[in-house]
Amino acid sequence: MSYQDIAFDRRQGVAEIRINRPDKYNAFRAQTIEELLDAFKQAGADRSVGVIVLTGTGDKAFCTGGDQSSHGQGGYGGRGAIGLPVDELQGLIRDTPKPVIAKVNGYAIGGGNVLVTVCDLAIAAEHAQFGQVGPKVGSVDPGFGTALLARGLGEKRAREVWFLCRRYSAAQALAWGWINAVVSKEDLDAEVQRWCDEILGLSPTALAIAKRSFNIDTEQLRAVSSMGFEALALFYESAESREGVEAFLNKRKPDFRSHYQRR
Ligand code: 2NE
Repeated sequence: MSYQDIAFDRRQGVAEIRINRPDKYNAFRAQTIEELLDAFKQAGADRSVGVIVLTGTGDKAFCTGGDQSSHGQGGYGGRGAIGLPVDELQGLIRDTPKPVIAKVNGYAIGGGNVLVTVCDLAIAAEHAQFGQVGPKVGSVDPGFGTALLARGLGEKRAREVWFLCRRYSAAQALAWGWINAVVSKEDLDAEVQRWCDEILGLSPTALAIAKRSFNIDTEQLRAVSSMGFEALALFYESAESREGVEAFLNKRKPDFRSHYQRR
């Protein structure tokens, strides 16, 4: 598969997969997810690869989730319940029998933060910012995006993240156990390489068993996720969800007041 939206590089045991859409703050469209799935499958199967790094191009954004400019009526126009098989990608990152490190070079927002959440480890530059925006833009990422985040941050903090849609600094994310380390922008590549080098010195089979063992405890969230994405597909057809998307695209505050009565 030739890549348009990502870059994929393998050297000395490390596969780096980079979302390459800096003009969209590395937001993903359907094509991006298909390419990420292909690259993760290849990196997972490659016996010369011991660790996988996921990052974004530039220093503005790691990933800002679904590309709102490709979000039409009912979804994103590709495969799967919402036309964006992002639940498949989240599952694949977990299934890959190698540690996956998120190298967070800027905003990790919405579905971008969910990718950080499903990665095994996360190392961020000081200027990185984290957050969920679903309820602001008429979306939600059920399963791993909500419940797995709560496993890391605790229930009250994860609910705050989703219910207020604030942005959090890298220092705050570190203090909350959201990520593993924070370094200066200049040191990010070298620090991630150091972590990769340490991992590459360890038994790959032991790491694979450890990763699968960690996953077992939250595996039921995969089913929550696939059911949730079916519900999300229906929600995307509603006026309430469209209000969120249109408000973002038109750079205005959403007005959800007419939808309170349903609840
Ligand atoms: C990332 C953030 C916080 C940046 O804010 P700010 O104020 O620094 O910049 P601005 O002006 O909002 O964004 C800069 C440029 O990047 C584009 C913007 O439209 C803007 O473009 P220009 O006006 O310069 O042309 N941009 C940023 N994020 C984008 C995106 N996701 N899609 C398309 N264009 C994007 C702020 O921009 C922000 O909050 N972005 C996130 C927007 C968002 O709604 N993300 C999707 C959430 S839903 C999701 O990811 C999802 C899910 O929940 C479930 C399943 C699948 C996906």
